Amino acid sequence: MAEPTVQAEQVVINELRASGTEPGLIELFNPSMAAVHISGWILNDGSDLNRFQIPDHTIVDPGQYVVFTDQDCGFKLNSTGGSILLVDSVRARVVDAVRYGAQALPRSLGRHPNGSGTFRTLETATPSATNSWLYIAPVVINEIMYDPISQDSRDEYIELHNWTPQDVDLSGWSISDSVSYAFPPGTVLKASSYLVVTKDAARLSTTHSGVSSNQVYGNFSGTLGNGGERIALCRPGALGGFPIVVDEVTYGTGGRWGKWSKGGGSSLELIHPLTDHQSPDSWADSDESTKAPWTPVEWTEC
Ligand SMILES: [Ca+2]
Ligand SMILES: [Ca+2]
Ligand SMILES: [Ca+2]
Repeated sequence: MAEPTVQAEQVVINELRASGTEPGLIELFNPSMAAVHISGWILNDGSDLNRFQIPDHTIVDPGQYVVFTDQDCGFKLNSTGGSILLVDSVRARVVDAVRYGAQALPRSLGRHPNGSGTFRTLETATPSATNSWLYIAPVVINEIMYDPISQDSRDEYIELHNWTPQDVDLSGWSISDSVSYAFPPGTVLKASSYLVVTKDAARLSTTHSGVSSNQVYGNFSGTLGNGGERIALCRPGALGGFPIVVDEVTYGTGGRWGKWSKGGGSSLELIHPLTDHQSPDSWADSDESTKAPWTPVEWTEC
C-alpha cells in the first residue's frame, strides 16, 4: 500500500465544543480523496501554553474524522470564545484556524455544510460523524425592513418570532451589529407570537395601526444598511457572561435576496423558522397583500 500523501490543506477543523458539563472536543475531517498523515501536527488555542501534538501513526482516511477531547489535548477550550489552530508539522504552517464566540453549551459549533462551510451552532454534537443540522433558537429574526419605501430610516424595523409553544423571557437579550437594542428586564415573547423592534416606536405605532403597542419595542440605535448588513440576536451568557448569539443573518440585496425589499415597499421575510437563516433562499420579499401578523397602512398605490 502506498504511503499516505501529505496534503496539508485537505484536513479541516470541522466541529468543536468547549469544556462544560460535557467534555470538550475538537473534530478534524478529511474531505479529500486521499488519506492524510497528521502525526506530529499541533493543535493549539493560539497561545504557546496550550498546545497538543497529535500522536504518531494518526491517519485521517478520505471522508473520515478524528476526534480529540480536552483530556487528550491537555487543555480546555474557553467557552466564552477563543481560537483553535491546526499546524502542519512538515511545513510548520497553519492548515486551518477557527475563531469562535461564546458558546451555547452543551451544543457544539461546526461547519455547515459539513467539511466546508462556516462555523455555526449545531443541533446536536456529532463527534466522528457528519455534522447535524443547525440549532434553531426558540426566537428567530423573522422579518427585516431595512430600506423602507418612504426612504425614512425611522420606518426601519426588525420583527422577532417565537415559533415554539412556550413563552420566552427576553430579559437581557439584545440585537447588535447593524443596529443596537437591549430588551428591558421582564420582556416576554409569548408562545407563537411576534414583536417588532424599530428605529422609532412612536412613529411605527401611528403608521401601522394594526400593531398592538405591546408588540412594539425600541428605539434601536443605528440604521439598517441598504446594501446589506449583519443582524445578530443575542441572549445573556451563563452567570451574566459574554452574550451568546442565538440567531443571525447577514442580509444582502438583489439576486437571490429578492427585488422588492430594497426600497420597493416589501420587507424581507423568513420563509420558515427551521431553515438556514444565513441563506438567501430562506428569505423572500414580503407579500403586502397577505402580510401577517399586522398590515402596514401607509402604502398607497401609484
Ligand atoms: Ca461532526
Ligand atoms: Ca436603511
Ligand atoms: Ca411579519
